[in-house]
Amino acid sequence: MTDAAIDILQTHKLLASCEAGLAERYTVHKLHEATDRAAFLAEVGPRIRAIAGGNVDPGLIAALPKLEIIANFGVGYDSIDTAAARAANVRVTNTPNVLNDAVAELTIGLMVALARRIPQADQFVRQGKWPHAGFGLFSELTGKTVGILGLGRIGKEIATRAQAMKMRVVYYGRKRQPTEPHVFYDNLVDMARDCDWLVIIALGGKGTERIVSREVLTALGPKGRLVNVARGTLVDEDAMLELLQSGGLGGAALDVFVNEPAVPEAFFALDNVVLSPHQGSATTQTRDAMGALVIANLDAHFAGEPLPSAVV
Ligand code: 8YV
Repeated sequence: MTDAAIDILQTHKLLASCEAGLAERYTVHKLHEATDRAAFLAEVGPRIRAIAGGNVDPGLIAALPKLEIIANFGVGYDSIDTAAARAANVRVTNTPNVLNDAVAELTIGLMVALARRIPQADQFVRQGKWPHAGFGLFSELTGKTVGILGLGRIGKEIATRAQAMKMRVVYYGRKRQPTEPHVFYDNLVDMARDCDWLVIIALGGKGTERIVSREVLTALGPKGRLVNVARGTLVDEDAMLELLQSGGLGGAALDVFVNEPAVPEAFFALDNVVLSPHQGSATTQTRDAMGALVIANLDAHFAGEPLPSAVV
């Protein structure tokens, strides 16, 4: 049972359908619209029992003495300090599974776009160059090896689609998954050296910061291509840029960046990159399902039922 008397804090803009669903059930206070954040929290903070959204640091948790649950919009919850939540006895939920297909589809799309230069091909035709010259010959995915960094729920969907593209799949992760048919590497540099493509789809946060280091990128090498659909923090972005500029890394298709939405302008001059505005889950169907899961977690919590997708 939900109750409009329950005060919740929204920390950033959410999908319209999600905001409407929250407003129907709860009294929603929008932190991101407050002009004076401190004054706003001083006023509503003591009444808040739930947060919808991310960007939750220990200071925010401390300002909400009655906080019981944080329902994140997204599978990745690296913008939430889970240690502080746990210490304050606050539950945390995310939105897994419902976005697997959308993210996997975008990943394959970015790979084909990079290999076949689809963005440049579009420009070539629009700019009227086709009648005067051939566009060129490029590479294909067929027969290549793709290493997946993080063979989780989304990683497995990417693996299935990569196999449909006639690629060989290998993976790196915290541990070998005995029921998976793909070759497992316990060393990321070794995997990068053996791969044509490296796809990053692991959790962000402190534990994975810059694990795709200069050494990993160098091992991937001049013919290797990197795809990041996870978090910018997993890659040494400066080293990646430098290697892309010098030819030490063959190419990159990037949906995420360290300081998004700011993207280092040096990327704009590179022909061997495809850039995308963090849109892995950005389909109407998937975002609606993510919003519904945020609400389902809050509703379950306040009804005293098991949470559909708890991480803390
Ligand atoms: C974002 C994502 O959450 O689920 C994730 O971890 O990165 C995305 O789905 C989404 O962009 C929310 O704005």
